[in-house]
Amino acid sequence: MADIQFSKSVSACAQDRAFVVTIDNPPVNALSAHVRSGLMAALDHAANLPAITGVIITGAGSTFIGGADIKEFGKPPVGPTLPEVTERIETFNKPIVATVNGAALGGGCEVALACHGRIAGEKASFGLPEVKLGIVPGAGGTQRLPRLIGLVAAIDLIGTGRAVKAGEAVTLGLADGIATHPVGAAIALVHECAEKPLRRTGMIGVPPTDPAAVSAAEAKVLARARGQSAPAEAVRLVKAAGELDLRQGLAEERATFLRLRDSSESAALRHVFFAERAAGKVEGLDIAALRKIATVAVVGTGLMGSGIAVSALTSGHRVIALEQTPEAAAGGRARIAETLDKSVRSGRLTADGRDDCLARLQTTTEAADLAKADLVIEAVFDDLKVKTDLFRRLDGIVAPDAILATNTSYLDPDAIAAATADPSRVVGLHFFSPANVMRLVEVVDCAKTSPEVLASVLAFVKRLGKLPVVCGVTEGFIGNRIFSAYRREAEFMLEDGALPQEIDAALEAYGFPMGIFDVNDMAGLEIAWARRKRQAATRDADARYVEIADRLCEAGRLGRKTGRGWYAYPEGERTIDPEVTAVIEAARAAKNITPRSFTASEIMSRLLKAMVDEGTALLADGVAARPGDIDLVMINGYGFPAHRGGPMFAAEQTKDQPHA
Ligand code: T1G
Repeated sequence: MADIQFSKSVSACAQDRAFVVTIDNPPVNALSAHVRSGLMAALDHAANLPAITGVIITGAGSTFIGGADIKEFGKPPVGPTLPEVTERIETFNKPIVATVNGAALGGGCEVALACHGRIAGEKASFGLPEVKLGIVPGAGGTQRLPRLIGLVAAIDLIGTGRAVKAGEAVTLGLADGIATHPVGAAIALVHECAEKPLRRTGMIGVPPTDPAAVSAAEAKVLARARGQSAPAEAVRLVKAAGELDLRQGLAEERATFLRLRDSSESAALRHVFFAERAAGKVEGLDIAALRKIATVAVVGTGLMGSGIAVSALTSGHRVIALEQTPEAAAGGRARIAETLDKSVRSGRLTADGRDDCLARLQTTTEAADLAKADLVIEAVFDDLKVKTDLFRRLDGIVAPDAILATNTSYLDPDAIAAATADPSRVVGLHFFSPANVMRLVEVVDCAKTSPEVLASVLAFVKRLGKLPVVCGVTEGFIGNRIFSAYRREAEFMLEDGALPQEIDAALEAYGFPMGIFDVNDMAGLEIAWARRKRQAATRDADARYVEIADRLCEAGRLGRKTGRGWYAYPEGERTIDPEVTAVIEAARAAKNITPRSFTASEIMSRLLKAMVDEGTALLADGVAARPGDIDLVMINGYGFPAHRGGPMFAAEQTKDQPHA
């Protein structure tokens, strides 16, 4: 029987008395309206084919189904709905087996759950990541998954949104088997199922579970939620599966899904989702030829350098780590090895994987060894002379097409590039500490960086599994420039009457993991102090300048490392220190400022405004290409809560609302 097309994205053909239905909706087989209607039409057709024992559902390409079509959110609904499709599948009068050839996420996993059997291909993965979009599964996931894998595992998967690979899916009972040729195995399973009563997931009882284990799983999810509402709602619905019958549970789930779908939290997280997909895309760069980057050299193996080396190693690159002395080289190697060991201990890396990484690591004190490098990333002391001398030296060593990248966070990369014979091969790669953990990399497109070099390092950063955000040259790039602006505003509010603990509390209540003064204490106050002292001679005398931080530094209060900063840390615990309050009151008195009180929402509005004003200036200067890029930098580099969407998005949402 030839292929029958049931919609522009759904076709089917008969194979060994099974009806093989294929979804082909590039790029990720999302469940767009024409996919849903095509599936319903294919099932209606199969129902009337007496020669057909059962149905296989699979996806074209490397994805099974990437979920509901997120681009349809907020648009007028078009039938059939996904719950109608999953209902049709579950109640179908012949066995339906999902052949999960790749990612089965969100609605895609829910389609698989509604099937009477699931065969996983070797590249299959299963997940319900809806909470990452500020919603909950809306087509049966919270009710059917616990029936298959139990409450505790379902709370973990749905509460965190994490995906599981084929092996774990079988162990959990989510998949019935793994096959190199999943369609063949699925057809065999269809025939097997036809011989016995169909296993309708919704009819399976939720396995009884120790309430303590359920509470523990719930507590783990809520601890990570940081004020987001979707994870708690997801856990509530999964637990309800153990108390309600399927129909009641599905109705409760759907109502919750529809409410959260229209929430500002979900709008924010969908903004972040699409901003991440747009990040690293530069107009006209897709035609640039990519240079091969297989061997990466890292100069300096301190905290940043060793983190960068680990990222390059764990993503399959060869690494040459250059240090000034044999002792420093040995220290660097030990630091890298210890970081890899930590990953083995946490299960993120196998022992073989670690050994393979160390086998691809060469540490040296011979700069000449860098002649083999395709890309050199320097992570040496943040001093202009040190960096320009280094790049001038490398110029004579590395291959003509090798790329030179600087990890500076504040210096001018154009000045560093100007020290080389070919500035077109110089680019900024600003990693965040710890570089083996933090996803964000600011990719600094310098004045003379060539399109090939920019395109090549963007591809490299994605291979590291990191999130590249392209920015132009300005002091502090996107992140530090906005961070400086909102720290300045925070310090203005200190002079005006607020206290560090009040400002930090407002930021934490808003969803930041830590307040700005807490972050300063952790990072250390001396770096910013040194920069303020460097800038003192050129600072605009008319501009408002707050001296409180200088007073603290002069008093030796440099943060956690000195046991005192904006807070005191007796026994390591952050405590409010009246000495700091005294310094602040003295600063106000020196300027005859009568302090006043601030509400948390006023504090947040002023800090958000400072971030947005700086962001707007960055867009106007062409340093940032999109507001979404600014949001990604602040979310992934500076703890801005993702469920608020980032400062530019948040401001867009509240621009017409009067300040409380
Ligand atoms: N809907 C619409 N577009 C999508 C999409 C989706 N679900 N997933 C991806 N895209 C677009 C994306 O914007 C990009 O577009 C292109 O596809 C390639 O994506 C009822 C309601 C599947 C693992 O959360 O995690 O189901 O930029 O670069 O790296 O319960 O995409 O090219 O124009 O990410 O190969 C739940 C989201 C939805 C999964 C593939 N599903 N997607 O990764 O490609 S809510 C998700 C992903 C739901 C139900 C509820 C990944 C991927 P463009 P990409 P990739």
